[in-house]
Amino acid sequence: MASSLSRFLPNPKSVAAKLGVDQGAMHLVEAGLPQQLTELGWKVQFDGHLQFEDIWTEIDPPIGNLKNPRSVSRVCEHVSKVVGEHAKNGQLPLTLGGDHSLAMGSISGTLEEYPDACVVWVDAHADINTAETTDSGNIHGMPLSFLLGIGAKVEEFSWVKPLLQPHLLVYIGLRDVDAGERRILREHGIKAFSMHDVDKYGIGPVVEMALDHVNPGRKRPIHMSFDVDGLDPSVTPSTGTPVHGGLTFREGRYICEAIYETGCLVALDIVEINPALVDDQAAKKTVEVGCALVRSALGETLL
Ligand code: 4U7
Ligand code: MN
Ligand code: MN
Ligand code: MN
Repeated sequence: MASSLSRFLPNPKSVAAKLGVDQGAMHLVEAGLPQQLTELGWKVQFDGHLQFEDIWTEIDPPIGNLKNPRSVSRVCEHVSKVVGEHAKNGQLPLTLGGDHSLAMGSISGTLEEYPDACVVWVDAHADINTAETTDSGNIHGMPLSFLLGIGAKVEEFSWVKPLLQPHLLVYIGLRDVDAGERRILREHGIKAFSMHDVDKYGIGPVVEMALDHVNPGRKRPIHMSFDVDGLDPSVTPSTGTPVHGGLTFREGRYICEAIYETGCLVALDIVEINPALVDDQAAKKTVEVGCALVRSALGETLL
């Protein structure tokens, strides 16, 4: 611990933990994440568990087939303001979810402060459905289309500025991409490293190629949005949309370590931990993995 501390103390940054949407976030905090980050030398400002009771509305009929559109939109707009504020203060916002729709807010907040930021999206899914292509109507399968300004405009989400450019987005871990999403990735030339690529090249070269694409000079700020279902369900069972054949624990941590090593990380999301879905032991395991991912992204080393 001493070596980590001395590495950070000359220039102590601070982490603002921002919580939302469901119980996953609270479990990460209760598992000791803020303390773990303090031990890594970070000054942690914990915003508390925002339940959004005053924002979430019971009467929220679908718009098209989008589920809970008003509630999700208001929560995400709030997240965007809080993340933007922390970024402006020179803090590194850590957003714990909750479902992945919150990245619409967190990335909007990041781009307000760092308009040239790139996004590294670790996930089994592409989360780039539009109001026209989504079959499920689940907004957590759509945040990137809003951020990129792709697809029909949905008035309810008009606060989301389409500030993300397709060449500044890269995926790692994909293995469950809908037909409409494949079309969008192709049409917009969005770079994606699937599990096939991870198997073929190994995680080291994949992360290198991903960074070469979005951040060739390693100068651009990086927002990493990490959906724990990017990892294999044997590693993170407690998630809503598990898909077999995912990243190993080490591959997941390696991604985080490599992003940390760039020195460019300005914001991080860890999402889709849902402890209610499985038995307590599997939930605990998923939460522990989530904490480990955050620690790796924020500077924990193995030696
Ligand atoms: B997650 C899906 F159809 N693509 O749109 C959809 F397969 O944040 C899944 O990555 C979305 O967990 C998964 O509903 C969203 C589906
Ligand atoms: Mn996702
Ligand atoms: Mn996913
Ligand atoms: Mn999911």
